[in-house]
Amino acid sequence: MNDIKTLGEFIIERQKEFNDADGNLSKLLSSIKLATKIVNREVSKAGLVDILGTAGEENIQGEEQQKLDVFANSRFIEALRTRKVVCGVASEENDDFIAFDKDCYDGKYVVLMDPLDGSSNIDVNVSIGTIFSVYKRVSPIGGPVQLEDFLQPGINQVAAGYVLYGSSTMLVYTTGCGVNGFTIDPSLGTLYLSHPNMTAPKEGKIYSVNEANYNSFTPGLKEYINYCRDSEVKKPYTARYIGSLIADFHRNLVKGGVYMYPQTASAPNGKLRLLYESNPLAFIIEQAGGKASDGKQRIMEIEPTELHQRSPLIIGSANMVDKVLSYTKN
Ligand code: P6P
Repeated sequence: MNDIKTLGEFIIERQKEFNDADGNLSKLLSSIKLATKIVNREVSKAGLVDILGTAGEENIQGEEQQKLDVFANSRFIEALRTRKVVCGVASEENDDFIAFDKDCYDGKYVVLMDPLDGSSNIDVNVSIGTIFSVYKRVSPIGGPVQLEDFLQPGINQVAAGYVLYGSSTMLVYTTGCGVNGFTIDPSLGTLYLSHPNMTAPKEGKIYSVNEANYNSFTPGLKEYINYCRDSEVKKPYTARYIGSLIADFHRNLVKGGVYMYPQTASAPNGKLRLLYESNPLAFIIEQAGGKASDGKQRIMEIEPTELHQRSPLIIGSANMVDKVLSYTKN
């Protein structure tokens, strides 16, 4: 038991790795830890209480907001607000960014998040996830957060992570010094270091894409899918598509694989959101030795222009991403 380490101990221990270890990023990560536990408690009993069903409103995606979406969004926002190290938050569930008030003007960081991705799976008990991305603000400290603080390329991220509410609940994150995974012990509600120094296998046998969109894929991507289906391939591939980004991403990170959400007829720029889905996962996968591209360029080098802009996404094992690009870039 002596090498068991909690997330709290880990954050403090690794604080010296941050270039300005004034403890503020540690406070921010601790607030995410708290919100994770609160949301996990509700997600784990979603089927037992009347928290399912829609809140009756629609988010910017035009999707009905599930009550759990609304609950998760408010808990993460409140947890980030109280520590006063964050000056504002952008969320998939809010059309505009949320500017925290005066007592947070000295906050050095902004957070972008998808508080509960895959929420359409809640009612059928499929794993869902939270995704977050952290930047240092670029506007002057002491004043209100500005839109420019959120519209930064992914290479500027100082931290990124996700929570997977699955058969067990895990928090996986990076601050630019590798990727580490923590699992909740439900009997204590404590997050323990369960997956130190996570690395993505360079190769894998799993490809994840919604093949119902095949007819609207580019010729190059169709060729790649046909290559995966080709029984002549020495190590045959298998298709796995859970329909919950974090579940597919996490499996590919652990076992090796590639996830693709390309442009389709109904989503000409792809479906996933650059700032709070593609960028944080790109930071994590690159820290784990994998790759993330929009089909033309490195995801983290895209210069954002809008808060909720979408990007095609090809992400996972380095050699598998390269293989997809060898077909799609022609
Ligand atoms: P489709 C869920 O809505 C989500 O954002 C991701 O979690 C998931 O990978 C994708 O969309 C599924 O989209 O169009 O294949 O149903």
